[in-house]
Amino acid sequence: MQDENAQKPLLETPLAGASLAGISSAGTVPTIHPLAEALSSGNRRALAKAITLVESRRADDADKAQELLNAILPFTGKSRRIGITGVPGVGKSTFIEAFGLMLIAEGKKVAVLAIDPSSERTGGSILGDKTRMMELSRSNHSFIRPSPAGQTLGGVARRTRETMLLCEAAGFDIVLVETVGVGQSETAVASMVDFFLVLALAGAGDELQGMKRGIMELADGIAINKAEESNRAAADRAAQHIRNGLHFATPKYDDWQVPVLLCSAVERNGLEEIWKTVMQFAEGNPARITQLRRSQAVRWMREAVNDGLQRLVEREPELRILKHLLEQRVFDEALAPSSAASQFLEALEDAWRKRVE
Ligand SMILES: Nc1nc2c(ncn2[C@@H]2O[C@H](COP(=O)(O)OP(=O)(O)O)[C@@H](O)[C@H]2O)c(=O)[nH]1
Ligand SMILES: [Mg+2]
Repeated sequence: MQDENAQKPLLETPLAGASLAGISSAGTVPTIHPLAEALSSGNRRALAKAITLVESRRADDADKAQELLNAILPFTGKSRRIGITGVPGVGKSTFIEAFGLMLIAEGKKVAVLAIDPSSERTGGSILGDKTRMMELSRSNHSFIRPSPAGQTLGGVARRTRETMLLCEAAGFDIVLVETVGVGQSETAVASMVDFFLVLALAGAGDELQGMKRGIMELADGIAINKAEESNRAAADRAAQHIRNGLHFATPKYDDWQVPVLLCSAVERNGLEEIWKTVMQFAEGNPARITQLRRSQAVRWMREAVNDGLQRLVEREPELRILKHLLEQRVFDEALAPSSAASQFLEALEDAWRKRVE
């Protein structure tokens, strides 16, 4: 199919100078074309539109989304991706506002993606975040996208990864992903960023409140927030406490010792130090990021395959019913989970054989 858009000159954009062949060869839906182009010119409305497309649950949107992602893929990967987690109230949104503004003052473009597992239920926290990031959201060099959690964690994570790529194609140098320290969302976010920052609080001996063991092992850096002068001594103690605790955690990298820093998001103190740490992490060993991103890509693919397999099963009425019946029998304690699983897998294999033959 000839697409006349393919001949149109590009704007001065990150896409400029690159061939559009990749885009047009994927092009069965011509509307993707202008969207990819607008996106690459850093148009924030186009970015918002692209994200909506990627987040859509409609089957026909899924194809368009895939096409768009294929088109922009060569223009992704250049940002510094930072995940930020911590218990609700630790100050993530306030921190992101301050940190984002600091980066913008250094000439960067900053995108913020907030994953909030509770937002779909309460609807409240996202508004809270918006007001907390008021100054940042007014900047021309920022883009803030709160993502309500989908029904599955995998779904949330998948869309966030894709959204991150869209932001990169739109020219954002830094992508900050905020996640509430609840459930498995940290693991999901940690598996899509370069640097995973855990915010913590100094408290009366309960420094480890939000620091579930698993989180310590995901962290590339830890910062005790709300460490204002009046709270300094407690914050120092908390930092020491966490450093001690880290000795017992399995290190993520042999050549990276997880730093425990202090900051105050409200007073905007300690932020440069944190940024320096992120830079050190990324630049001290560039191969680390390359390796990390490659294994993240493989993990992403595996998750997509697993999701796809589940959807395939759901689409086969017989298998779907069998799965449901077996689940019911397991629930009724009439069948052991492992034998239900084997029965189901056998049925799956039979169905597969019949197809192939
Ligand atoms: N004293 C102090 N309060 C802070 C600091 N950072 C955030 N807060 C306050 O802590 C509360 C929760 O902050 P928020 O950013 O919404 O936390 P989140 O739930 O982790 O996103 C708000 O009332 C903030 O004003 C800080 O550095 N120092
Ligand atoms: Mg928040």
